[in-house]
Amino acid sequence: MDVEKFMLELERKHPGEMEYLQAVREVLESIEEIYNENPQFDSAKIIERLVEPDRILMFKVPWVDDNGQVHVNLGYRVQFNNVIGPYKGGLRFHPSVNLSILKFLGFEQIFKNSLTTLPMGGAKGGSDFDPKGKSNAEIMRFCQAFMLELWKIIGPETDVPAGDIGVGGREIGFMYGMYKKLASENTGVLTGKGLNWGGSLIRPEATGFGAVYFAEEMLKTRNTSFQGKTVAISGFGNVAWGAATKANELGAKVVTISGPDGYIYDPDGISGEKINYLLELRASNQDIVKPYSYEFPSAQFVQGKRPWEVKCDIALPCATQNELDKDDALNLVKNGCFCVAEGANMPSTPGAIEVFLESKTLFAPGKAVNAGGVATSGLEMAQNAMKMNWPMEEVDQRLHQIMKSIHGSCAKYGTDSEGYINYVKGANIAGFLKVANAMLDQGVI
Ligand code: NDP
Ligand code: 2IT
Repeated sequence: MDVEKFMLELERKHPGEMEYLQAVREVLESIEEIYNENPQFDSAKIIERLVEPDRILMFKVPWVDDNGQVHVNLGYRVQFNNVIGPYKGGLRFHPSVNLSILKFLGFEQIFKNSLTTLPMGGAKGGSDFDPKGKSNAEIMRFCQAFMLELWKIIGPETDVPAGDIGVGGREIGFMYGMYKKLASENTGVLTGKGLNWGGSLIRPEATGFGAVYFAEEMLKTRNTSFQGKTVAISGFGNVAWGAATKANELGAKVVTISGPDGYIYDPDGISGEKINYLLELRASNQDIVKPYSYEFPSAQFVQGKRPWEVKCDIALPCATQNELDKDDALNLVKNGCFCVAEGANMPSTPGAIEVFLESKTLFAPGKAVNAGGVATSGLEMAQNAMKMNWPMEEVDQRLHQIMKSIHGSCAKYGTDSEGYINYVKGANIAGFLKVANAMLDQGVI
């Protein structure tokens, strides 16, 4: 395989799908060497088969708002690869959603799910629906209308969606209710469910907790820990919340959170009641972080900027794709940040990653760092299949163990001759090998 030649052809087939092409290139560059050392992969055209989704369902979602106005959004499910288990991956509701973004997320999900050690294939879906400012009843009607199409291709043994940006417990509840009615079955068809009807303890916290567990393993390789460290976090959604909570618990000080309007710098640390206040803001459908600075005078609101300009030891980007570019990376390194763990999916641009790798910063990609979310979804599926619930400690322990194991896989395939762990390479190779070998086992299908 020649990556440049391959990418030229893929760009020709899928012009303008920037995020998808970016995600594919990163994986191909990491695996090129091992791919070419194993001619059986090329003979079976593993890469050509992996980069195209098995299928994409695209549908319109008509719904009626509280004033009786009709709206039409686009809905999607990209079923990418199910060689190691049922299709699995989140649903994103955000106005920016398009096919390129969902294909990048679905592609990443294949390798992430492979890394978790659990039997899950890769998928992603969502809609360009904007939940911001919508009433509860509007969210419900939209979720019901969305499920009216989606239910035809999902099922507990075929495709199990979950949350992502704009989709949390409330939306999963509305979608689950509609699925149950349409399919006449009560099964684990979605994860992230409420605790009273099949959900798993720790699933809401899992992505953020898992990210911090992973970063803890990274820090151990330099004989250090979160204790006493200053942490910059972006976003203030589900992942940022879990990461901030666990980082505080391990003795770190979280000094930033961000929204699309700018970031909050709070040198006194964001913990306890301040995190609760953020949860309130989120629950009221607020997308802005500015009010935090009115509530807590120690905090400063920096309009229109990203948090990567503050002095920190550890950075955890937890908002969205391409939110940390080359200049941000240079700033972080210059200010002494030595560990960057991606809670979000693909938050660092290729230019930023280059800076981190060249400066030998501890840097790990989303598909390894944030895999705790989907891993705990896998644990939810296991509990549903057994019709049992595990106690909190058991789920947390399993999550912790899975994150350690993913770190081990990255180190196995990513450590260079000087002992530096290239987690990008390690995660991509480890994730890829399991999927590619399973594809060889199952023949050309
Ligand atoms: P949420 O919807 O809970 O939160 C995302 C928040 O980030 C929103 O408030 C959003 O605001 C904000 N945001 C969006 N773009 C930006 C930006 N450019 N700068 C700052 N803030 C921004 O989503 P999650 O926390 O679930 O997801 C965050 C990231 O983590 C995504 O990349 C997701 O794919 C990834 N992830 C999530 C998992 C999960 O289990 N939930 C699992 C693994 C990964 P707004 O809507 O106004 O743009
Ligand atoms: O990006 C992700 O891994 C998620 N949004 C979670 C997917 C899942 O199925 O739990």
